[in-house]
Amino acid sequence: MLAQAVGKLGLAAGAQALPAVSLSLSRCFSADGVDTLKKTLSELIPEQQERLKALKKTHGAKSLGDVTVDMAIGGMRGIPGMLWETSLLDPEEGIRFRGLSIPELQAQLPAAVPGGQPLPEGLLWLLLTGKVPTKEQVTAVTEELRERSHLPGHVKRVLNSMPDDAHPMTQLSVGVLALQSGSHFAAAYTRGTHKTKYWQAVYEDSMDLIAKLPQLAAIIYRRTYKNGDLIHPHPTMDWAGNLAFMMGYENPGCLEMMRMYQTIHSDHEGGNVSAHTTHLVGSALSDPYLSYAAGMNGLAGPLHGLANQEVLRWLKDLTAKLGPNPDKEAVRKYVEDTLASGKVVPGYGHAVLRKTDPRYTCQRDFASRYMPEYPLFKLVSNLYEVVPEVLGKTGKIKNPWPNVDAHSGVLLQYYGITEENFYTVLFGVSRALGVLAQGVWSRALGLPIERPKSLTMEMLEKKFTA
Ligand code: AMX
Repeated sequence: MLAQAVGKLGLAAGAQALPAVSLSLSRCFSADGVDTLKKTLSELIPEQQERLKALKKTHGAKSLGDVTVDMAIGGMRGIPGMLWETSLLDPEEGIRFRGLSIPELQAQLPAAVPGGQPLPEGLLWLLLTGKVPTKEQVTAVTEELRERSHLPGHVKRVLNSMPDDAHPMTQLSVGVLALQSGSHFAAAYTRGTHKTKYWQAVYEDSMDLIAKLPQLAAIIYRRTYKNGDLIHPHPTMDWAGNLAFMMGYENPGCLEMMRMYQTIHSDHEGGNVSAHTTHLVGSALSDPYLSYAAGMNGLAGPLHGLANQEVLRWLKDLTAKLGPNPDKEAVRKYVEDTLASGKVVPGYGHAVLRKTDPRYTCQRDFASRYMPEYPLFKLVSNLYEVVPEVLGKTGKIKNPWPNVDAHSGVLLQYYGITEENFYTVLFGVSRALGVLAQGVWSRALGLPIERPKSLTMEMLEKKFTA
């Protein structure tokens, strides 16, 4: 029915979904007269530039604390060294997006269905402007993204030239880099655009990239797992719903799950690997395609975004060894064996959080509502009762509680998205909202190239040896 309604595209045919639309940099209103995101941003930027100037002038020379040798050799853990406006992570409470917790987002952001999950387009507005958008403003963002969503034919050809078994995250990175030839920022820089205008071109690139990512991800999914039978974008659906739709899923619960998923994975302040990498590379004035692709290469690491794939593999192995309903003692032994074999328990622990990740709790609430009897959900719930205790007993793991990745795979499996190697791509599409929104602000605020100081062991030894 899905295929009949929207038609299928053969990859080889290289057919294109929507005509390209060129957007003027000065466009300020959507078709129905609602202020665009860019106009709203351009009004906010001068006051934030002044705010930063005043902050530097008044407090610039003050100390933010000491840096210990442990911090320097321990992955810079806890060193405050970056400005990141779009979100802030509290070790106990978890993430706040522009000051709003996940339940507050769910209550305040416009939804596709009454009382439903927030639309990520609304979150994008919030991340960029710091203000909760109206339903009309969110609709305007959905339309703007739809207009920008055309994927050039060469991107499909580049993907098509890759081996079928190339990891989906590798395909994502390559696909994003293939899009880079359309960068407004790279062209503007070459033209010699004044640095006060950088943010405008970065905004254009960021919106283009966010708009194209669902189709890029869906193509990667369909060419890797569904014989390359591509599905046209839905002509009226929202950004996240359309992602599920183009992947081949139209169950209303699945669309809501995708909206929630794309909202909660978007941003986790600036120090995590994908956000920091995007920020670092962008600070060299590499355009948003280059910097986001770099961030995605970091997200593809098993200690970061790939953990959602690893969780599913670990769960499948557990079920294969212990059966679908193992008792707690068997689960405990399985967790202990994982540790004894020198591996991490995926989905547990965090570099900053010291409590259960509210993104885990949000997904758990969703599962309790939509799939309370699903055996995999029950298994994940049982693990919650066993894993923290086992990890806690090691005495070295600072946070034994589950993170976002411990739960996301369960929701995807329930709706039939069973290919766990693809899961990090969904994480990556969402992460674009946060890192690219911050990228616009980094250029608007004129943040400089990043250059922390590195040290040698010899230098440290000499410094502290009398
Ligand atoms: N299983 C086993 N060991 C763990 C562990 C886990 N889940 N979490 C931490 N540890 C170990 C560390 O490897 C480290 O061991 P070492 O001293 O022998 O090197 C020790 O406990 C202390 O680590 P920590 O300070 O508590 O954590 P960290 O800040 O160094 O690392 C993280 C954080 C997320 C990489 C780690 O908890 C981990 O590897 N978790 C499993 C992978 C995972 O779920 N990653 C996703 C995180 C969220 C995300 O980015 N998407």
